[in-house]
Amino acid sequence: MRVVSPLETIMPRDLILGTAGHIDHGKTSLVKALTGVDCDRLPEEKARGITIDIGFASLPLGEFHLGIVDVPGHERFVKNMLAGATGIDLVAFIVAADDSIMPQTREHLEILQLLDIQHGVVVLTKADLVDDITREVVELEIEDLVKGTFLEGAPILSTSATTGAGIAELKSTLEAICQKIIQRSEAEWFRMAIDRSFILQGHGTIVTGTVISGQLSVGDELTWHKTDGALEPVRVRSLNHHGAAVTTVHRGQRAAINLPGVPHEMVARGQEIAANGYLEPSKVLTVQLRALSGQRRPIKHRLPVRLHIGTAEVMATVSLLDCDRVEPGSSAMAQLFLDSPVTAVWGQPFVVRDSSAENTLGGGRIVQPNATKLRRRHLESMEWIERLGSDDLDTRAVASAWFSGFRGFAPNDLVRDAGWKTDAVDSAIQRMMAKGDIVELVLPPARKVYVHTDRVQELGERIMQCLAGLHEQTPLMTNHDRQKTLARLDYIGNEPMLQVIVDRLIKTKQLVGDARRIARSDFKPKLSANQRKLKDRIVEEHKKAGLAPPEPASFVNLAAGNATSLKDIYEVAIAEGHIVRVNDEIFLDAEVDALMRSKVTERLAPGPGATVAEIRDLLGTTRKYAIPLCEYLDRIGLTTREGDVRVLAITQSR
Ligand SMILES: Nc1nc2c(ncn2[C@@H]2O[C@H](COP(=O)(O)OP(=O)(O)O)[C@@H](O)[C@H]2O)c(=O)[nH]1
Ligand SMILES: [Mg+2]
Repeated sequence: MRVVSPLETIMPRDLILGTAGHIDHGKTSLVKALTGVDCDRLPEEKARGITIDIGFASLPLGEFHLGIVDVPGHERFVKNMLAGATGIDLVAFIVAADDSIMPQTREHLEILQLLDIQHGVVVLTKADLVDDITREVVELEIEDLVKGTFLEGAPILSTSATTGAGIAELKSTLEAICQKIIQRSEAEWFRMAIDRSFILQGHGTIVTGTVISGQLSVGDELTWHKTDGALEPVRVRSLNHHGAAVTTVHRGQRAAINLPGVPHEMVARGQEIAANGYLEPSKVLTVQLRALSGQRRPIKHRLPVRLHIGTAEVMATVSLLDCDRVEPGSSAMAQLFLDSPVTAVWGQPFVVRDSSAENTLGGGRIVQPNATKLRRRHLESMEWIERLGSDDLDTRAVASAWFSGFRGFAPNDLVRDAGWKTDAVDSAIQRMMAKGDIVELVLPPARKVYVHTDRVQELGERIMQCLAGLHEQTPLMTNHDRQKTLARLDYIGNEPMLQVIVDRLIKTKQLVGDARRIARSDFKPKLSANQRKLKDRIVEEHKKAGLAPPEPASFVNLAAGNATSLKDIYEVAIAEGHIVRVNDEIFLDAEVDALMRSKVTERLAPGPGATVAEIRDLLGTTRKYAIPLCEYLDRIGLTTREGDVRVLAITQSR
């Protein structure tokens, strides 16, 4: 027996029924016979007597409430059928008894399969127009058609919208099917693909769609995903469900959302309204792509297609990852490069049609809703993509972590990127950490991110390698400026993450260092005991001498006459931050340098410049040093020369 939650006992269970089938087979008439609503609402639809765009009706069915989406059967409006079929729970698959199976009967069935629809009933319409023998023949043809699909073994009911025959039986059959549908959780994040929008006098813009997941209440704040991939915050002023004002809407319902402040002309079918932080627009999708067996031609690498996902339709190019063609009836991993971004989640079904919109070529499921370009035939990423396509949730979570790369991921990303339920992500994270698959890092100020262990390892290796290179270049230098070292890894684009990894490397003793300077712990500077002594002596002498420092040549004797070695020792002292280079002859103690800069800044800040002589007096030094010091200050960008005087370079540029 099914366990009924308290919520369900007080509320009818909402499900969405879609129609499908060839044009003129009686879909719209059937919906009218069931509900009394004529879904052909557009003037053009009335005039031509055909359905062009999707129409909506609703049908109470005992404990259920069905929202009905009536779709067009015309081959030219398959894109509207696709928009309508998104989010449906069950289908009324319609075949006219006097016409039997026609092209869009087949195409719609293929699309329903690609969209992973699981439940439905076959309705044989216009039964009043045929005799029993004809009807039985058509039934046999249908049984043949649906063999191997979700409709195999589904009830086939004869109806007539004209006489009303079979309508009552259809209702009870639909109710029985509804009983079998397991309601998906409403605890998920809210998501609705827009299929229509209009302006209501005095209220502003209304957008409508089928609620695909979660629930929404009046006053909620959401994200509107625009066509260009831009995100905009919106607030729900009021809600409407099949013509009645309501305070909440949830999964399985049709909804009309009043979004004041949203310009109507900016709203388009294909955009989505979703919980903040849930969806991310992307122009690259990784997918499992199946070519329809009914197609004669394979789907080739680089084929331009029309992608239909949610209610969106976007031009895209297929990139097959490990083959050159997908033969009819088979599948392959692929990437789709889109002309404009769409929002998707892991496992979401999609359909591709040819660029002229004449044939449905295939479809499949999203494996990466926010992909980056993958190298073709790249073994490692193919293996991870296979894992991301797995049925096992944990396998997917680890693969998703791997693809989140150096950026890492937040627990909720698993909902969008790996098909996890919101309430299960925390335990998934704990399991992955326990197994050593992922590492938790805390980025300042206190943001937790999770990174795949391989990536943490890789970042560590890059930092270690970078330092190895620096150590080799300057074998006398005991350690390196932390900031400057990490700046060499700028291309990783995640400085805070690098800082955290450096801290870990210090903790695990692969590095020695602090907030300012770092070195590999296995590095020994090649300074001999005598050289080290000499370096200390040089640093000492410069500190004492202030702005009249000793010449390097004066130490040559102490360096056993070796001028190259002396130069290296100076480099070590500079790299360690003890002294700075003014020119090749003059070096200053670092603190003396800092003091000099602040004195000059203070003196020049009020405006009028200073001559070399004035700066000489200000610093209390001699002409011998004053000119090189002024040139040094120009070079480091503190001052600039204007005729005979120096002014602050910053003042100058203002
Ligand atoms: N005799 C008869 N005609 C029907 C029946 N259902 C629909 N029709 C007619 O078939 C035509 C197409 O119907 P419609 O519902 O618009 O088909 P759709 O294109 O599948 O939506 C219309 O002229 C209807 O009046 C039926 O049960 N019996
Ligand atoms: Mg119709």
